[in-house]
Amino acid sequence: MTPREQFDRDGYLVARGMFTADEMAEFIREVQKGEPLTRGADFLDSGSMHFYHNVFYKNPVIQRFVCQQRVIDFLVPVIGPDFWMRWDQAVEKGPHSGVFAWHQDNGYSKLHEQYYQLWIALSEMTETNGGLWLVPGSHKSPIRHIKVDNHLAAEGDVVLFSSFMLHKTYENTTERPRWAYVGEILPTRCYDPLAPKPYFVMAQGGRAYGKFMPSIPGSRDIAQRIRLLPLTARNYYRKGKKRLKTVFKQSA
Ligand SMILES: O=C(O)CCC(=O)C(=O)O
Repeated sequence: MTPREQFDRDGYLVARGMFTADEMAEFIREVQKGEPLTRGADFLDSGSMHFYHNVFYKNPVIQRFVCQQRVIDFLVPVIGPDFWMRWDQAVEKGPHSGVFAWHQDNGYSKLHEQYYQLWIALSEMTETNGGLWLVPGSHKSPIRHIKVDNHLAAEGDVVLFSSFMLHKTYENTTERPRWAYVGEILPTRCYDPLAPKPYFVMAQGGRAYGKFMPSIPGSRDIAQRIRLLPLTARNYYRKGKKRLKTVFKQSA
């Protein structure tokens, strides 16, 4: 069975031990010192669970990290030779943080098509510290909540899963924080009007690329732009509303 066939059947692939504990510790330091494009504290933050969004965008160390050829070689058999990163986040589940309930990531991005979640265990994932759970095959409908795979992971393990994959993390009942990273990846033929520009192209022709580009084939595809107009409009509406709120707050 090819990696693509396995991914289509299960909705995910695992690469054990891709990174060392030292590499993961350095990654966490970069997340903590870097300035995310979107501030960490957002509507998802809860208790000691913290989200850092778009950490790759302004951080060349993280850009180089996710574009290492060993990462690209893991992704190409599933995604194809050309792809870009639309968004990423690092998640710190601090001691005694709660459950992050079952969900599919398309529910957050609002995109209708499948994209790819490059998920990295920045720290060890256990049954008690908020490890990742996936429901194999749940990227296809109908979703049946009966059999789940608990993904215990050592730090440095990598999972590639479908954006339609039903997943969840449990409480962290330990005294140590649990860290995870996820980068959301689309083939360059696919456009996302909500992603910040320029576009961070991770691979071209199956080789690591790791550069920002002002446009990608997907963003130049008029039919796709028209199809995604409702999402674009919704984005402008949300941004306008936010700006108005700020203006009113400042003048109050
Ligand atoms: O890292 C976690 O604990 C869960 C985060 C997650 O699943 C998400 O933000 O989609």
